Amino acid sequence: MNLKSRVIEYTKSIGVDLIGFTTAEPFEDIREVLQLRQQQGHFSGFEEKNIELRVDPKKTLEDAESIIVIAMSYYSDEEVLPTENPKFHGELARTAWGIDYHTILQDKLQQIASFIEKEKEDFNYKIFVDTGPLVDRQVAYRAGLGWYGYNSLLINKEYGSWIFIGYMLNNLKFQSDAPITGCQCLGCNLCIKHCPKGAIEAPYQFNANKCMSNILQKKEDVSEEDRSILGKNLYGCDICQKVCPHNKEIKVSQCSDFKPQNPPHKPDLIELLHISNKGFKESYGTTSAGWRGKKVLQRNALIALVNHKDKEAVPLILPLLKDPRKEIRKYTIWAIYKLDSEIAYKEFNKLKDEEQDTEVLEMLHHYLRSLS
Ligand code: B12
Ligand code: SF4
Ligand code: SF4
Repeated sequence: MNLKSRVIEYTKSIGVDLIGFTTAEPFEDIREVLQLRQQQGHFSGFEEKNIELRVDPKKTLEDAESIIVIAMSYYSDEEVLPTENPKFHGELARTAWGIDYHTILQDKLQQIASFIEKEKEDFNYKIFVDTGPLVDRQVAYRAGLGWYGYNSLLINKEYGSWIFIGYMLNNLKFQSDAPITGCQCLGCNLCIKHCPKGAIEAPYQFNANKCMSNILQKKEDVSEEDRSILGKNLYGCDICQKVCPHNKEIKVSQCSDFKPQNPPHKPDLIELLHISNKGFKESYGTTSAGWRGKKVLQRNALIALVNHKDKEAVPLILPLLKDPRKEIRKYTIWAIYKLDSEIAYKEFNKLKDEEQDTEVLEMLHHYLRSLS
């Protein structure tokens, strides 16, 4: 058995669903797509900005000869999830369920590297999951792990698009796998039709400025129009995957770490809004949503609470009017204004004599004028 076959066998034995190999040749075919996306201003801001780094693996690992690419399914059966949810609940996208995928895939790739190192002393490699320079999906596509959907997701025949991708640049030559040729996307347009803000402007034409997943991660203010579109989502969006026919009758993940733990997949908004720093670190800190921090998730929780359209939530958030963080005070004021005008009028009148921040004061006066 040659080294490639032994690596494949080992990789499967440690619970990795998919593995593929490609060369470290530049990804010239993606240059134009990246340039166009940049010119159109359709990037999210989370991508590597240097296009040369995105195209040429050797700019990251000088002696790179090949790339070992892995993918892991994170799809778990809805039926295993609790059906009783808290009265005021939010929603986490599947990518944020369970343990952070960056940790899991990095760990698997490290195990593969250690396996190879036992045989090849001068093995040189670099591991990346999500935050690396290359375009992960293009690397996985070239290594034969799947094809593109109109929604830009990389789709695999057995696992659908619910797969995370990781790769290892390295200095060994392996025989490459072939990309899957011929468009497999059914072209049903369901992902385009159901995207709430029209982020998929046309097949493969993705505008990150309109994607809910991006808006929920941004630290900047969320526009009033977007707040109603965000629904009960706290982090990430699954719509363009849920509607895709390729995600029906697929295999479930063999990795129990991707099942929701603490927090559950529909977290209690009131609990999240009053969580301590320690509590946040212990629960959300271990998920892929944790890196965005408590303040952004709590802002999203206030938006989700308003989208419950139930004024019984108001007494539960009144203490947040005194929160030391200005952003949280702002969103709490807005939430109370939207949910219960009577309480808003009473509380804002009391608050206007105590509030020190001019922006927040202006907001209070604006709402008071419209309430009187
Ligand atoms: C920035 C980023 C985001 C941004 C922007 C997303 C985007 N589409 O660019 C935001 C925050 C919005 C985001 C959201 C999500 N993300 Co994200 N994200 C990334 C990141 C860091 C870079 C993406 C990038 O480079 N985009 C640049 C543009 C050029 O690429 P693109 O939109 O993907 O376009 C591709 C296709 O359209 C195709 N293409 C373009 N033109 C054409 C034409 C034809 C004919 C064909 C066939 C193909 C084709 O090629 C392009 C390159 O791959 C990658 C990790 C990485 N380092 O690569 C993860 C990554 C893409 N994200 C991932 C995930 C899981 C998500 C979410 C599902 C999370 C969620 N539940 O909310 C959503 C999905 C949104 C979507 N429909 O794409 C996974 C995707 C796994 C998969 N199976 O595809 C990745 C690979 C992370 C990982 N390592 O697992 N993400
Ligand atoms: S929903 Fe339809 S058009 Fe969109 S990716 Fe899936 S098969 Fe393709
Ligand atoms: S993740 Fe949600 S908002 Fe973003 S493209 Fe898909 S459906 Fe649209």
